Amino acid sequence: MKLIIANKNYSTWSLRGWLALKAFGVPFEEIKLTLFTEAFYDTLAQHTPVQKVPVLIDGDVTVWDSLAIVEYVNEAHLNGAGWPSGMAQRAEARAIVAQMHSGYNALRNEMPMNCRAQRRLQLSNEAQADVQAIATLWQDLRARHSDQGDYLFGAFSMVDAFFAPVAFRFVTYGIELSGEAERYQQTLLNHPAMKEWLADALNETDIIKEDEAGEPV
Ligand SMILES: N[C@@H](CCC(=O)N[C@@H](CS)C(=O)NCC(=O)O)C(=O)O
Repeated sequence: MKLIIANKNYSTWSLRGWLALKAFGVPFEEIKLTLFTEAFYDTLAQHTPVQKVPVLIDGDVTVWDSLAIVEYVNEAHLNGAGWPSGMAQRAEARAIVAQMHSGYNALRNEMPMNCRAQRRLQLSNEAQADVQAIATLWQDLRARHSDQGDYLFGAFSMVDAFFAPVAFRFVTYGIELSGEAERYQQTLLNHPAMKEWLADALNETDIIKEDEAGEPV
């Protein structure tokens, strides 16, 4: 199985797809492309109509879009273990992931993932509201599931894979959390797969200007 991703320093959607495999110990070959280059688009054009990463190639099955990838990995390789075990919790988990996939637009636009950087930013009211909404959500989920494990629904799930880039963003832009939300952020950052991703990101040298937001601290 192959997963096509892009720059680990910047590519949030790549990180989500990559963690959906890595954090569950599913073996795969990683193919890393440099964002926005000719080789990036040429390679992707051979596999997907949308020319965006991540793309998963599993034999004769090709899946693009992080949301479709996590569902495929859950079904084909995890026997359902990628989501919480109860139906109501699964529904809630999928709603939260869908919201991350299509919402929090101000946060996503104003705070690009830039793992290696420390930046100061003036956030809009909308972005501040997104930060607050995520902190409240983390706090609430941890309060409800702390007896089942250290992640949002207890055991690591696709929900955690979807919030992983946010944990890096909060570090980059000096967003300070408190209580259970802060503890959860640290849990995510300390996950061995997150440490591996960050170590690889720190070795990268490409600079994507549009993802370099804020002033160096
Ligand atoms: N909805 C897609 C978004 C994928 C996406 O926007 N990927 C970015 C990298 S993080 C990309 O490939 N951008 C290249 C481009 O837009 O030309 C998903 O969830 O996978």
